[in-house]
Amino acid sequence: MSSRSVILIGGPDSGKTNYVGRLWPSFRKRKGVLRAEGLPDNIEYVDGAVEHLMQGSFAPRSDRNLEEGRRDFSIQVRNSNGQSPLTELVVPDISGELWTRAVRSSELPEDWLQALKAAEGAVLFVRAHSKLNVQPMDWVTARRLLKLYEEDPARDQASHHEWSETEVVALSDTASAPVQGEETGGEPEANGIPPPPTPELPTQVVLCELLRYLNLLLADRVDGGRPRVAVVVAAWDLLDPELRAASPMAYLKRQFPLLAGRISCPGRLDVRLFGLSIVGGDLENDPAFKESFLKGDIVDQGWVVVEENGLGRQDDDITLPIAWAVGE
Ligand SMILES: Nc1nc2c(ncn2[C@@H]2O[C@H](COP(=O)(O)OP(=O)(O)OP(=O)(O)O)[C@@H](O)[C@H]2O)c(=O)[nH]1
Ligand SMILES: [Mg+2]
Repeated sequence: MSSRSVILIGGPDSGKTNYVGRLWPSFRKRKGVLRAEGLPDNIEYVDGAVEHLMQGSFAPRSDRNLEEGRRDFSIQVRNSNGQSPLTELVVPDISGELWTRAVRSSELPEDWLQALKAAEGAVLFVRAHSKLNVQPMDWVTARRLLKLYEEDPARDQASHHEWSETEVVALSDTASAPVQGEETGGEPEANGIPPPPTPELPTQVVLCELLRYLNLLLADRVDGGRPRVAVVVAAWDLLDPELRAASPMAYLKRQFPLLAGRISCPGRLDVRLFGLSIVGGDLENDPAFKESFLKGDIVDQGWVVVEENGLGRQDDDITLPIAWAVGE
């Protein structure tokens, strides 16, 4: 067992399992600067994901009922084409929902705390175009919500009410994005009107909180350097050509400006951004791509976009985000 470790985390549907699955064939063929040493304890986790990919589909999301009997995944890796010291890559828990829940309740289980404190680096996932990304309230969503009030005869008064900006802001504070990942509240009220949705934290708020935990808890590197955090934007292939040609920071500024701002003030963290496409295209909705993918070897497909001086550079070594977080 090595004493150094790097932890891989992210919200639900952010691409963690598929990435770990995609890493496996590269590890086996020793393709990439990061090399695995030996087999992981729970090889079934990786095998399941690889099997899906080899058949031309993404692996499904992980089991969400894992409060009991957690199934951590970990494997020993070495950077620099296998020349650097051993580091343990840890993927705690399988479902990202548990991270969101921990952030929402501001309570990290003791063993997660220990895993974060033991790690000297992290890889944080966010996925482009995930249906589970929760966007903060904007004028379009706010307008729709206000329209609901207008259509509600029980709130007739409200329909004639001139909403002030302050009121709309207060509303957006308590009722974020009822569009996606929506949870409805409790029982319908006596007049049959459903209760307002339970507020859900916008994805970028969850990610900022996770960065705050990393900033607080990660250990300094053995060489005394700051802990490294690779922020990975998964499913980069789904972006429109304009964003795809831009850098990961340009994407975050557009889609998750709060997170982009947080990354610009990294505190004691050394943060670097990456885009990631595990097989180079969309196996779900692009049959032509899927056909060409199945004809080739998986290790030759997929790439990362490395943020360098404000530009994105494409590289076919998909191990790079972890390799950078591990360091020399
Ligand atoms: N197009 C494209 N889609 C991807 C890529 N990586 C992941 N996805 C999509 O993202 C979905 C979620 O990926 P998972 O690996 O299950 O995400 P996860 O973070 O493990 O999710 P939880 O298990 O819920 O925590 C997949 O089912 C794919 O639809 C990619 O490189 N390209
Ligand atoms: Mg998963």
